[in-house]
Amino acid sequence: MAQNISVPDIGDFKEVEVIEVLVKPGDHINKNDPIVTIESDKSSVEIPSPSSGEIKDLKVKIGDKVSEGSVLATIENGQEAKVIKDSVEPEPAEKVSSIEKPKTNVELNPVKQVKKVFAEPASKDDIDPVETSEWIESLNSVIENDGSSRASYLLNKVIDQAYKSGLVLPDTRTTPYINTIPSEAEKISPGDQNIEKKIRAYIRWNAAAMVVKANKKSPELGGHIGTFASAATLYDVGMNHFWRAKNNKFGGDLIYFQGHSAPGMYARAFLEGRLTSKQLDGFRQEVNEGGLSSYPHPWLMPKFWQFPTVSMGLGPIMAIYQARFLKYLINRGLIKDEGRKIWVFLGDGEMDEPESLGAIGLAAREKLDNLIFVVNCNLQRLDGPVRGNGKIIQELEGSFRGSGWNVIKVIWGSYWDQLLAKDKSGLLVKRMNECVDGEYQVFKAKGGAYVRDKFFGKYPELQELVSSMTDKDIWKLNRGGHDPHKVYAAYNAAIQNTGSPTVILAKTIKGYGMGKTGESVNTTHQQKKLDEEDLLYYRDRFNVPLTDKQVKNIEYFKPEESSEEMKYLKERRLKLGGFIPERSSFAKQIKAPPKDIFDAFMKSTGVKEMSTTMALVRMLTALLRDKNVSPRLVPIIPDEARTFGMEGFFQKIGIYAHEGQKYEPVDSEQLSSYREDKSGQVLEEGINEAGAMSSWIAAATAYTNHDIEMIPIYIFYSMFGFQRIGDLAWAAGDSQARGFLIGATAGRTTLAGEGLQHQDGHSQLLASNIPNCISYDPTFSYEMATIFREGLRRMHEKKENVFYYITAMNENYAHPEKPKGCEEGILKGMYLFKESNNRGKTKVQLLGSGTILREVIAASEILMREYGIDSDIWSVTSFNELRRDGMETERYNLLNPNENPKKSYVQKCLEKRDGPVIATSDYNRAFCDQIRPYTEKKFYSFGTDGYGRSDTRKNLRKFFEVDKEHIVAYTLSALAKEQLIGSDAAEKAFKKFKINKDKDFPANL
Ligand SMILES: Cc1ncc(C[n+]2csc(CCOP(=O)(O)OP(=O)(O)O)c2C)c(N)n1
Ligand SMILES: [Mg+2]
Repeated sequence: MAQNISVPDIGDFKEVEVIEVLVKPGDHINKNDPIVTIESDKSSVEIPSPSSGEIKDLKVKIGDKVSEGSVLATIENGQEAKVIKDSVEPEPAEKVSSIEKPKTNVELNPVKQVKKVFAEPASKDDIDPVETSEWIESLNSVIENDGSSRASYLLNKVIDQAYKSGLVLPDTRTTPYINTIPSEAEKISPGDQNIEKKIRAYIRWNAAAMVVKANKKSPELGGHIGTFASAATLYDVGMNHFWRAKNNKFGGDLIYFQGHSAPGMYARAFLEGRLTSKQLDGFRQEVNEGGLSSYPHPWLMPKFWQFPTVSMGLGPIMAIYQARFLKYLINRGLIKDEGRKIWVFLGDGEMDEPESLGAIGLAAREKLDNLIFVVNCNLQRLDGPVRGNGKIIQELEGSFRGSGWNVIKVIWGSYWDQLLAKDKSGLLVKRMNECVDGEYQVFKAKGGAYVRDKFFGKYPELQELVSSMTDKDIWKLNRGGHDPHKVYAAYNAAIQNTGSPTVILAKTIKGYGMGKTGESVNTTHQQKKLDEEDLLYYRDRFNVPLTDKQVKNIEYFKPEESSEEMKYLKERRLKLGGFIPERSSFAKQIKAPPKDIFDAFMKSTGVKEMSTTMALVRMLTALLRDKNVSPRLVPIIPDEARTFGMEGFFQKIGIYAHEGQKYEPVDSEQLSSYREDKSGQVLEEGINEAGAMSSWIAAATAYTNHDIEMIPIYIFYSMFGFQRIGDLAWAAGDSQARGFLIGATAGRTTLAGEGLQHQDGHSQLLASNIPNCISYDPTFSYEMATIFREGLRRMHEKKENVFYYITAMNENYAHPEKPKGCEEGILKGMYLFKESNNRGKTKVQLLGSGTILREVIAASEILMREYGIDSDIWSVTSFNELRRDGMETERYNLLNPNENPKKSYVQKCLEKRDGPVIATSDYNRAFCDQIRPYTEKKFYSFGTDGYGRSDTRKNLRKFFEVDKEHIVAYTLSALAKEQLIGSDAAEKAFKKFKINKDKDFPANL
């Protein structure tokens, strides 16, 4: 029996227009297939069928208005008469509780035997030391007899009880200033330490040599020795034992290298035979082919570097979202879960950047156990100590632990183990806890005797503890980050941790091995030159087998291919699948969708008004029906889906949530209810533009990092785009990102009431600075559709390394039919929208972009009607692209003075047209001014320079002088200036339109 399909609960909307009918009588459809698309003045949404069956009758057609309960069609074999949204099944209780509990370090590194207890020594606070040791003894015996889990359980119970009894609990964000993994629980490295030490020494030497050599050529070149010197062991252990490369069997671990440690990566690649000595000689000399880039820049070394990291703080946030995106791809079933890890190397100074810590909460919330941060805590940044008066490791431990990360501290090297074991009183740990980083820095700058005196000397017991050690022995007491055993154990624990991200806080020495000139001194960071004496010291310090002469010549060292070091190095990488870093892509192209998906946007909307944002959302809805494109779309929204009319996506494709949806949403009865899903497609990032942009970068580079081409579309308030996250956008360019950035609610006068901080009059200009960012400011839906389709074709079918910035507006107006043959012009940046009839007394070329084109069109009508002036109207879709073409053409002509000059596209468009050019946009004048040099015509530009302010659109356009009246009056004045008409017309117009000549220039107001 046939049953009705009717409109479900669509919230407050009534009388909503049907804009598409997606089925016809006789169609067999499945449950949830869309029946019609309806559109309010703000958003469009598909109505899905509540059941499978055959469509019998259609009850609506395009243009009909429907409300909740209106019958859309009848269906036979349908089980439900009304669309009732599937209510969300709450996860069964067991399922929730069965989510694997994060394993703690204690579980991973169970301590069976307690050899030492780091208790505070008896103090005046300890009124009953005997009782204290009884408590400690009890704990020891639980650990010994029942294991660490039981001990943790009991402690938790005691803490709970203390809390219930109203005690002020001790601050447990930090643990004592010792290694997290006790020496008894360390997993021993299977590596050959002798050989690894030699390899490390050669890499250290070559890294330093290449910096010194470059600076001998010219001190302008710069570079860093001290950063890699402090991090060499951290990298080497990873390279020899942990980091798996991408190959045809495995997707590869992803490593974000600390930017300033780049020389170390080049030095290793040299030993691996991937770079030549000539290339090392070209460090930081990239202008001629073959040089090595100063820092990791995929744009400049596209087969080598994967991630741009040198702008501090961007690496950590990008990596967190990379790890999340990897899980997203897995949860959506787009790639396999191969247990790949993302390792991120960071400086301790870099952790001051708000971006570095800004997203660590998300990493824990999303249980990113595929993510490992390694913070190289050399206690120094550029000018001096990171936390002279405190301890950066403890501070970071508190932040990360508080956020739910697994924290592994690697503070002390193996030489300390025995001392710690002998420290029955706990005084040594007390001393370690009380020293601040400023002191730890000095200890490593001043030598063993100083450490004996200032560190151990504070307590007679500690002085006694080291009495049998020479100053040299004391000097040898190493830091954890320089000890390959400790580092290995930490990495091993990190890769096994489940349920939370891991941070390794490794204590090192800045400029390790550089001696007097650069070890642990405040100037280490800037040290780029080593004189002969320093070089000889460095060679001796690491036993690099070079003669004095070779050292003086600053020769690189590479052992024979047949040497055990070379064999070992290569064999280790072979075992781990290949070399790192390496950038490649095996992603398949996505076939651009057929033209007919976009055809609907080429037609006039008649009297129906809509904004370009709505047109774009409609287009995305249509694209979600294309089987090639649909699964690859990654809509990214920073809590503004409703602003942009995208709430229909919630139901249709779901919001990504790694744990699904554990609650029934408050609006579950409604069609666009908030649906979270483990395989959801929308990345709803919350109020977090930097995070959303980092997600976009991860998706936009999935073609290389995950070998799958994705189409990210990040839609945001245009003011909070490039202005807010400009440096990430620059890094996206460097990363060769491919995808769409949509600056919505764009334009300084278009957003109207929102005021100064919202009204964007310069995002297009900011976008124009990124060389591989292609930007457009379209006015009509057919322009938007043409641009979007070409973007899909260029980026995802042809795999061009460009990305698109398109501004979209929220002003509703009718859209005309696409004029014939304008596609090429739309894409190049301008086309003739309307040609004059040449009936007037003189003529002008009117250019406009975005919604201001509509003011231009209206101005053109007034000019003809009231002043008898002809005008050709040009829709300028991209002043930015026109400028690029102009610059290139001009350069070519200057380089080829003997040839017939080429014409810029702007010149080609305008040269045979009469009259001056009047160009107007909703952006600063500099936007239009960009093409001024590429036409010989007189050129006047108008724009919205100055701060925005809230008011109506009409008043704002009048204020900024970009409304039709100002365009008319200024055009008349320009024509008078060009002596094409008299000046009285302009004067009359100023009066007629009540234009106040005494008003200050808006940019000054
Ligand atoms: C955003 C940003 N600001 C400033 C710099 C300049 N800079 C380069 S390295 C550095 C100090 C780095 O200290 P740290 O993070 O501790 O790294 P280390 O070299 O000590 O390992 C600074 C300020 C930069 N690269 N990026
Ligand atoms: Mg540092």
